[in-house]
Amino acid sequence: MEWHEVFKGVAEADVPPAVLEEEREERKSLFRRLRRNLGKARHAVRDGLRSALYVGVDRRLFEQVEETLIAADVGVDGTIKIVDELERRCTAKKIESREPFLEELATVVAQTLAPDDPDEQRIDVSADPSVILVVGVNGTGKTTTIGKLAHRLKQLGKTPLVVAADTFRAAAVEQLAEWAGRVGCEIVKQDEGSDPAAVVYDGLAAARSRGADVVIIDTAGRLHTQVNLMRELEKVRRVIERQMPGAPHETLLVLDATTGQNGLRQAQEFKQAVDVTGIVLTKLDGTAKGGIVVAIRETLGIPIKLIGVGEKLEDLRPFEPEAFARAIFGDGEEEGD
Ligand SMILES: Nc1nc2c(ncn2[C@@H]2O[C@H](COP(=O)(O)OP(=O)(O)O)[C@@H](O)[C@H]2O)c(=O)[nH]1
Ligand SMILES: [Mg+2]
Repeated sequence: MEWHEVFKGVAEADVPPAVLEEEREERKSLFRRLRRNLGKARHAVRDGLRSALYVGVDRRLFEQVEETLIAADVGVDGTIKIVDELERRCTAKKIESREPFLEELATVVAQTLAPDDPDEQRIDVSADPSVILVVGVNGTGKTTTIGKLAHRLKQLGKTPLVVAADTFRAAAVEQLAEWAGRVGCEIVKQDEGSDPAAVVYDGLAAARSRGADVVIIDTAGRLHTQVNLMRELEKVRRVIERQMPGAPHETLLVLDATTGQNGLRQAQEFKQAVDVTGIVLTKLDGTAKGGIVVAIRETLGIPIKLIGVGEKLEDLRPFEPEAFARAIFGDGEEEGD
């Protein structure tokens, strides 16, 4: 999936030809890079299956798959579903060796991850201006993701504007300002401790007056209490709705893949407070537990729209179930991993 396809409201005709060309060029090495970025998760699966894989496709191998998936944070329900389907297919196709077995495993995982409607994984920026509210616990990668997202939108010919509504810490505003500077987009901010709802109000007004077409709002991930945080987010959401009917058009919840089941619990809370339309799963480059994507799909019913696979500007990717499953579970040469 190319970036202009990720966004609902970006027409291919509006994207500078040089950017399209670059995307196509990038695409050739993308899978390789994804596999390298997901190396930890991939190696964990390899190590988990190694001893059993070379013996043959038998009871022991399926048990090993089960253990490996559980260890990768796939979750019990997802694991049972995947292993059952895998056994069924292996029997039906009389699969007896390593390569086709891994192929089948990757296919089954990809199917488990596939959205019912591929459109639901896209990010809607078709309104003018569009509002993207970004929420999540501190340290999950909200501000970084906003920088990366603004960068992509700008490349595609959009005019993003970022709003520093995490007013709880001065450093948070500075960090967003740094990203805005790097990306070359406008930022709306106020002093530390200001009312986030007021900053958001300013941000939306500024977007209209300055002709920005995508407003991305950074929010606090920690307050004195969790209840306060959820109340604040609800308030921010109400301010947006009142000022701009139909907005926010997207509410992205940022989750840190390394936090496992804990991340899932957080997600439930945010889901209740604000109407989450998509998940950004970050730090997949730093974890052996890439299977969390399956657990998210099975338990939350919210599509993963983007994944973070590093700290650099270009380390944000559309979530492509097929490529993701193949990068972690698929066979293929190990060099460069
Ligand atoms: N390895 C890795 N680090 C990330 C990723 N996304 C964010 N980070 C890092 O996580 C830390 C917290 O990110 P930040 O954006 O400040 O989180 P926030 O508190 O939610 O705004 C920073 O050091 C980021 O560089 C990712 O996809 N991979
Ligand atoms: Mg932040």
